[in-house]
Amino acid sequence: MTEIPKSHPRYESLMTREKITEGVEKGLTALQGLIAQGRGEAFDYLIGEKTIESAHYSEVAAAALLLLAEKPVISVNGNAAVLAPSELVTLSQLTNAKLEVNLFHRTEERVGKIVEELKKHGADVVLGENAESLLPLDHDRSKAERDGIYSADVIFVPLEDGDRCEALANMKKLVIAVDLNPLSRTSQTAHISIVDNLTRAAANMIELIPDLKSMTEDELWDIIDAYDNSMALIGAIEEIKEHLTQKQDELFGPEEEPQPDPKVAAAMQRRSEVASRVMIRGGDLMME
Ligand code: PTJ
Repeated sequence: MTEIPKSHPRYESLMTREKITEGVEKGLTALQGLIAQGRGEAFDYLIGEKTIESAHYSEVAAAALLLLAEKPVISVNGNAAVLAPSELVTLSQLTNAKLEVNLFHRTEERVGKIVEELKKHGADVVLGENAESLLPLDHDRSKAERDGIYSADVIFVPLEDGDRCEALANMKKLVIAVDLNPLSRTSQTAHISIVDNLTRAAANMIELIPDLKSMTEDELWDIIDAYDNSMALIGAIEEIKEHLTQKQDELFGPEEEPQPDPKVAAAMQRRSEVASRVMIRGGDLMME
């Protein structure tokens, strides 16, 4: 692992990059996971590398839905397994959700390694090794465990592929996605789309759970009923726009107020001169 000084302004981001690289070296993360990470980093930069307001809104709803679910499952892929293994195990314990390794670029060897990795981080049972072709997708992407993802009512899918997210939603499951790209098909098809880095989203949800657990079921359902995923996604896009404008202002100074066309300005000047002449003449007439 490359030594990154804590003082580096991009310490967090570089450490995350190191985790993914190490994940590839250990055979936990797919090589394609590096590309996914790069894409995620670019979007994280656009939201300011922080949990934006709309993501917080989605994280509250996501944590509430996991608590309300009867058969929740947390799906873990090669990126999630190295970015937030402890957090995903803790989240599963706090919400009684099963953990299932579910890979896009599936190899049985990698499934086994991720199962072991999650167990090293405290998981008792991790599903995934007895997956069957149960999802309406081609090839290995159709694989899921009968007692896990296949029979789940709520599925938490960090960094999911768009096709699979859509397939799960079509199977009438409630899907919670974590994806830094608010325009991705995953974000567009999930029921709750969290536009945040998985490293922050999982930690935030863990922090929210004690408060949510003190609420009644009706109060939790109120949170879900009031939740609007389009609002969350529009909010994320608006926050990206605002952040870009703020960066532009910082780097190049605020945009100048648009100047009126000189011809229009001259006409307005003439009109105001005429108006003041009329007012003076009106005053004179009143005096006469
Ligand atoms: O381990 P496997 O075989 O299941 O493969 C996992 C990857 C992630 C390689 C696979 O599912 C894949 O190719 O995903 P995509 O289609 O590249 O989509 C990944 C999405 O996750 C992109 O929209 C990224 O912006 C987003 N993303 C990447 N890193 C993060 C992220 N979102 C949240 N947190 C991140 N750290």
